[in-house]
Amino acid sequence: MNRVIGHLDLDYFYAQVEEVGKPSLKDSPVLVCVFSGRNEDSGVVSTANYKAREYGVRSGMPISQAKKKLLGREAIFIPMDHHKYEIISERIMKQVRQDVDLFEQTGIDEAFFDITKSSEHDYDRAKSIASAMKARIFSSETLTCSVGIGPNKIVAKIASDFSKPDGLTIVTPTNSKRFLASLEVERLYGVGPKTSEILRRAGINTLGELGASSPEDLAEHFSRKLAVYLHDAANGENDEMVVPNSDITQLSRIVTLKRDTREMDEILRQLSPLVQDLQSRLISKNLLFKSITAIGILTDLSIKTKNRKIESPTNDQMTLDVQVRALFQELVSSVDLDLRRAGVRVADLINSADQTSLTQYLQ
Ligand code: DGT
Ligand code: CA
Ligand code: CA
Repeated sequence: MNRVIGHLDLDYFYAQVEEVGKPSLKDSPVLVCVFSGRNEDSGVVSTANYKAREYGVRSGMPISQAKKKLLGREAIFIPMDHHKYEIISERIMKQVRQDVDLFEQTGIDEAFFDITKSSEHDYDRAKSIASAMKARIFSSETLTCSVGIGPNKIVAKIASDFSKPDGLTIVTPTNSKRFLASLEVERLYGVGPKTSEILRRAGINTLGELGASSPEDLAEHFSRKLAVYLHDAANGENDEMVVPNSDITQLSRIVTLKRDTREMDEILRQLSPLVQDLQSRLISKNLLFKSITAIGILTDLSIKTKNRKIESPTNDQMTLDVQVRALFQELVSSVDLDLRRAGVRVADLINSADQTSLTQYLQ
């Protein structure tokens, strides 16, 4: 069945938000930076507006290097304000979610959507829907974005990146193969430095060449699964679904202990089934957590919590157990009273679909 899939990506997001807050910045190179605080210039560029990119400034570049590139220019360096970008991102995503059939946010500034039904499979209609989406985002937030429309996620994502900023690229099913053919292999999702090097050594430089090579030949270098994925995707074929994000933002479980206690083993033993249940909920909902909290309700009914951020999102049982133990250790040693109830909350949940689906080919 022919689908109509879109990918939306906000242009130079953090820097554009700063421009909106202060329009006089627009004509200058603007760099949003993560200052590490060691000295004035230590840290990295998170993102830069297109003016700054003209001078070779890129995300992830050390601030000192960016300063060299911009020597003599009136460049503006702004500390990153993640909270501000998150609020704006949430408003935009909430709106877009309402305007499409299926919606899957995959980052602070990007999302996939499915408009097969609402466009009635018609790419002209899809174009109008996407234009209206862009116009709405611009009128409510004065932010530009780039949108790509195609028959699947792979084509849609490459299309949104194709003409930036403020782009709208429509690739019909019949045009997909031709659209991809001249592009470099690195443009394909999943072709990182390692894969790209193998491909290039085999004389495969463009997606056209990748699509023309047989899965059997590719399987000499890659797993069968990856070989088939690369071959099909380069030909504009991929059947990954848009997996709607859950609206759940946190999950928690709490138990009244059999007796008031502050003994770690006792608390952990009674928590164990709850933690397992929490983990199976995460798995079944396709969610990963980035933050975890131990909750203790003491005998005087006061509530005590200890919280931690996890470096990379997970739903791994072992991590969960380790964190629960460490947090309760902290909690128990910070109070004098026994615990009456004990609970665990995971929050900052993200959808693991993007990581488990597309990357399943890459293992
Ligand atoms: P674009 O989409 O090419 O117009 O530009 P951006 O800045 O929107 O780039 P994108 O979509 O890759 O990333 C979205 C945001 O994520 C970006 O505004 C800042 C942040 N970001 C991206 N790369 C890095 C990085 O290497 N380091 C840090 N700290 N933040 C980054
Ligand atoms: Ca972006
Ligand atoms: Ca992005």
